[in-house]
Amino acid sequence: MIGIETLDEFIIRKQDELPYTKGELSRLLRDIGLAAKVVNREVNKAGLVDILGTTGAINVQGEEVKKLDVYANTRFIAALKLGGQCSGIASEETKDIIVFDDEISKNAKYIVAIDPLDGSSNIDVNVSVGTIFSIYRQVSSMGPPTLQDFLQKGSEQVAAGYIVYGSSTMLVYTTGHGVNGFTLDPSIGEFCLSHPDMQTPKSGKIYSINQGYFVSFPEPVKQYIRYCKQEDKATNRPYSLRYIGSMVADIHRNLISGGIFIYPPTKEAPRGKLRLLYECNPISFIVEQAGGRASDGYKRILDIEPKELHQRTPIFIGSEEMVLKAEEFISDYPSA
Ligand code: P6P
Repeated sequence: MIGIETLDEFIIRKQDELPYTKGELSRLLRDIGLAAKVVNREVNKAGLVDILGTTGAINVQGEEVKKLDVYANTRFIAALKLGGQCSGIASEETKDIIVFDDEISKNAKYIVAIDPLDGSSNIDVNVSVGTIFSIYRQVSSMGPPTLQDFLQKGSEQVAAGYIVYGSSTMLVYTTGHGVNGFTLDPSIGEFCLSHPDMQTPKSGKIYSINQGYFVSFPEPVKQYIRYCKQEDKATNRPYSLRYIGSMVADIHRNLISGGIFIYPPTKEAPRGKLRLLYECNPISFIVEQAGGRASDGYKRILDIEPKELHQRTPIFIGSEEMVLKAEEFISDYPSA
């Protein structure tokens, strides 16, 4: 394949940028890439085999667990355990941390927070879904990781990425040295570099928010939405509303085209819906590395000190100028 660089080749070529690791992080990233290919195979045929629908279980979020959620969770946990580079996992699907305390993991240096299949309510209607992962060094002394290892600020991440299972399947990740996107070529079963050094536009014409909850948004958020809908050619308004209820797909579109994604506080969910550890932190790391901005309206997402594993945070994320504008509406609003 002239001119094609696979994910594995890219990871190895870029390894020298990571002075603190002697290949362990590279192997961990490759383990994730392999699991993504296995999950992709099931996602792509979900309509054909008996993994549509629900398991009847309810996860720690109180949400109905889709069969593909369970499958994806199982596959990523197995791949990370077998790879030997990961000492523990925090998963959206499991209440407590999963600790690997066995021979193969005894020298593992990293922990992973993961949303194995985000947007799974879209599976049965064939809308893109995604996997989101976040990687930290284990900071507690050698031996099994503790809860504290998972409550590090997002700015401590050593790598983060997502897989979007869409019209094509892409893996997008960063190690803090820019963002690169790889498209799965099913004919060779490899993720191939297709979007080198991704940079998100400084502004855009898309705003993404579930306007169905408009009545329960804080007033500054309502004012910003009205701003998005006003006509003003000089600032490319009105913007277009694009929201499909699958964070990875909405973020991926806005990362490439420019735009802002907002999941604000609501009366029912004062801390918003999205989780800090395995949705907002990894996605914010990627968007910042691509030149964008991510905050909770007041504070940089990556500076938030996590207090619990599944904690939620409001999020305003995307093109820098658009997020700054939304923050202006919030800071200009007399605090209640
Ligand atoms: P709502 C999917 O359930 C998810 O976690 C994200 O992928 C998505 O952005 C959000 O929730 C959608 O939530 O409340 O708009 O349906």
